[in-house]
Amino acid sequence: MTTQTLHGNANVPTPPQRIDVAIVGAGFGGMYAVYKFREMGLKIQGFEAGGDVGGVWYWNRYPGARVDLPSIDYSFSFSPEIEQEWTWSEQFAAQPELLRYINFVADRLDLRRHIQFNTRVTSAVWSEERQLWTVKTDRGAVYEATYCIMATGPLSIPKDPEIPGLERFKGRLLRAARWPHEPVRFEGLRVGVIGTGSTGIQIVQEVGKDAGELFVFQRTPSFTMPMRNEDLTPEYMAEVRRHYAGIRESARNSAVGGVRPQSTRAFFSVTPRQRQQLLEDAWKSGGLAMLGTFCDLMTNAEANEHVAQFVRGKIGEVVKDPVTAEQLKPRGYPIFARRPCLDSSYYETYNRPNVHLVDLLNDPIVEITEKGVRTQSGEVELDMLILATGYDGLTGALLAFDVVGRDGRTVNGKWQDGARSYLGLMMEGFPNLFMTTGPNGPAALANIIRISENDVDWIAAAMQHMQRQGLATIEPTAQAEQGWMDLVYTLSQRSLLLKAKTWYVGANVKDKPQGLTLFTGGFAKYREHCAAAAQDGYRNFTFQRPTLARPVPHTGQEAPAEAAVAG
Ligand code: NA7
Repeated sequence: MTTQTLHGNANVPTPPQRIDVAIVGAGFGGMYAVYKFREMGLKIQGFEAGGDVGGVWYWNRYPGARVDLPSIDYSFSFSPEIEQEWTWSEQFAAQPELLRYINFVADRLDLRRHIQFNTRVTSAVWSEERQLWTVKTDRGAVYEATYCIMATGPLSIPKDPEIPGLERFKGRLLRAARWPHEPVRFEGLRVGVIGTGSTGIQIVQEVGKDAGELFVFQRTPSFTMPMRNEDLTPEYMAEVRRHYAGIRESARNSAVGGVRPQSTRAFFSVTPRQRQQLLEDAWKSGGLAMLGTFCDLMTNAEANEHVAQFVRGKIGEVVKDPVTAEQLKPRGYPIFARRPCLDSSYYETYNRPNVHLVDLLNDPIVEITEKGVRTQSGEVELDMLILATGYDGLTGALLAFDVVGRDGRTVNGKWQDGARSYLGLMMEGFPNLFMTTGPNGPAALANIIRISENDVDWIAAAMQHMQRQGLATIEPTAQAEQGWMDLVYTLSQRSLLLKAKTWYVGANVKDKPQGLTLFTGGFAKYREHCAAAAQDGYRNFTFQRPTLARPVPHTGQEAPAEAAVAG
């Protein structure tokens, strides 16, 4: 067999390189993993398919891309120095600023030298005999790693729509999640956007300003609320800097991993007039304030419908054309069961004469043609077509390459009826393989950076435990995994999240097993479960001692004590 070395030297087989930790992905989770495990003295290697750090924020450069959590929450908390050195300019940062922050962190901590960019991992295979993972990349490199960290992110495999003829389109086809690095001009062009989730909404309100004509192909309308973004003053940032420790502590102990107001008030515990006032106040204050107005909006369908009706009313007030307004009003699923979107002028955009809503529920797309999009009623000719059609969320990245665990078991096989894991962190049958923000954790329902930090810290503690005890492998028991899956399932049954066809439940990918593989108990509870799993000598895990005479990676801990090996 011939392989290509990293330096492009064809026909020279590359000898495997022995490392302690392979880290797949250089978004927030992967970056923190690189930093943390390096500081522990481990030999690490990161791999990233993109050309640089940033994950989702590296790829999603489309106009209007912006975080929908406050910037001060949506940032690393592990480095007080970085907190003090970085200044956010807006309450909800736009993608260029987020990417600047991510690059600042990478530079400041000198992370890039540990990461191979433009490199995809093609397989990770466990050797029971040698107690290590063999990790191969599309550049022909081979690594042997004691631990494998899948920091592959919940939204990294974009999904094209299943519409015939996509390849035929002769105009410019752009994907939101693979946006070009060069500026894109829309002036004078007839532009189409397919998809009206968070991404489509952000694109429409920007591109609508510049495009000659904009056609929005909407299948399911989303609820979107005013973001009411603001510039952050130097005084505000100075105040935040003084109180970062407290802000982080509150975030870690909240259900959403951020300092958003939460209420203990049930919807029907107050009078209709008070309810209306509270919703008006939340609408005015902006962001995700609506979600925090009452405590039962995700469990009480009737309460939820009242809030949905309130937002439909707002749509009717803004959008001048009554037919368009009706088409934009979401119906048939609970508000907040799809990701609640935040906008600055989405509904207003439809008052522009150059912007046209194509309601696919009444007039479905039949095919993409050379010239544009053909719906049942006719062809819309376009110069440019933008796909904002979502992702194979939560599981797509790990299923995209071969991950083979103990006894030749694959992740594909293990997940054929739906993603299984213990805490979203590990899987029975896959020793020494960890996930950050994995399925069955709270990813998508809480601040992804707080989850990533929690997960990497948990993994680090597990490694340190193993080093202290002289243990070579860790794996959750089948019983612990089943117990966690039962809890995830039981909690999910109470949630209205199940009532909408979204990527949360796998509804957007053909033949994907359906179900809510997210922990809906809140971030603070999730942290408690993670902490409990590390108690009592990690009793929900089995460990093995080294089968070969080789040292367990040193993690900066004291010398090994007597091991208590389960299983
Ligand atoms: P989403 O929220 O999954 O939205 C994808 C959109 O694309 C949604 O409106 C889909 O309509 C639409 N879509 C997908 N396929 C088609 C076809 N074939 N025809 C018409 N419309 C289609 O992805 P986003 O990128 O917007 O947001 C993902 C996450 O990023 C979000 O949850 C935040 O966490 C940030 P459908 O609903 O299937 O009718």
